[in-house]
Amino acid sequence: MVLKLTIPAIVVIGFVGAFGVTCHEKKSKDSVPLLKRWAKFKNSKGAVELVNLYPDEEEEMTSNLNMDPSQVEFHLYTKLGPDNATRIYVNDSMGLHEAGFDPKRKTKFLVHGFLNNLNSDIIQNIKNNFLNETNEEYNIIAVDWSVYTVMYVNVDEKSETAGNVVAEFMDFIIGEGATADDIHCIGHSLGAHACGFAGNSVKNGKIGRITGLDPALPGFNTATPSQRLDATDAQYVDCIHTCGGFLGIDEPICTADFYPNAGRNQPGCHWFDFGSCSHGRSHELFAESILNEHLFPSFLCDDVEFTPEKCMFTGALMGYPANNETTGIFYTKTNDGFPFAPNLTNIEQLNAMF
Ligand SMILES: [Ca+2]
Repeated sequence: MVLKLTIPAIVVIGFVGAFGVTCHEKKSKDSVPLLKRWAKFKNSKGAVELVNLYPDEEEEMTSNLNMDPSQVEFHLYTKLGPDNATRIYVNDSMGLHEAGFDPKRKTKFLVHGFLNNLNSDIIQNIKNNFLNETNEEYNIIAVDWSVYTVMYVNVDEKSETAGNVVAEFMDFIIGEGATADDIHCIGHSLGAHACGFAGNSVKNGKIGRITGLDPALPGFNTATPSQRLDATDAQYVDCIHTCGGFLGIDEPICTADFYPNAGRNQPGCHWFDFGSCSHGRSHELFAESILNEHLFPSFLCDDVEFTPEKCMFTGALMGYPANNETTGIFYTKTNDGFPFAPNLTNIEQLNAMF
């Protein structure tokens, strides 16, 4: 694969390469090289934090004391109040219906990742596009589990605990008349795994769809399918990998695995932001895919090497339009800024993207 590298990127990748790092290698926690143990993230106030992704055992022991499942919050948005959420509570039927929940509508659960909360772009942009840019009416349930996501410690257990709380809420709305088929959980990073745990734990049927937006790698390096998001957690599981091998899982783990620009460094993102730009690109692409005429045609490939001769266009689209006939490994080409969707008018332009 040919990558366009800036000179500083070559220096850094060369330095990383000296430690024997390749993105495809599945590493145990102990063998993650030094430079891949830290990342920069924007917190919910927009400030940048440098974060240790692989804390030691003592930190993990201490953090265990701070887990309280009742602190996972649920907030409902509908077309009637697209800007204002109403907090809703499990098993409070009256509150649910007074907030405007309609069991006949499709329901989207939106689950943020590390250092994010209800007001983060992942929740707000996807919610706004569903409610303001489509003709369909949805129940949008934003899951705020920011209490759990302030330290990158015990993230696997926290994702599972949050996922179980989300599953309980899904069973609650199914009991209120919603159907499991119409439930779609969309999660970014750690939130992708929380959706996986939720789907796996729902008692009243199997939910229709999970979309994993760059499912987190740190903390899940050696996880088995039951310990992370996988293709069995919903009827259909589609994933968008944008920082594979560093902040996101590189391997295909879903029913459909989309790899924009081969799934690692994204165009328009710089090496010095420690992956957070590429990691966040997954939710920007998904949000855009909800918009009319913003299509992401994708090539079905035999493997994740993405050689053109092993890939072909079968009509697949990445993001919201993906459906359960779209299965396998896909290569997608995007622009380096909004609109990320390529503006194509014919198949020759599409083939020229490779
Ligand atoms: Ca799973």
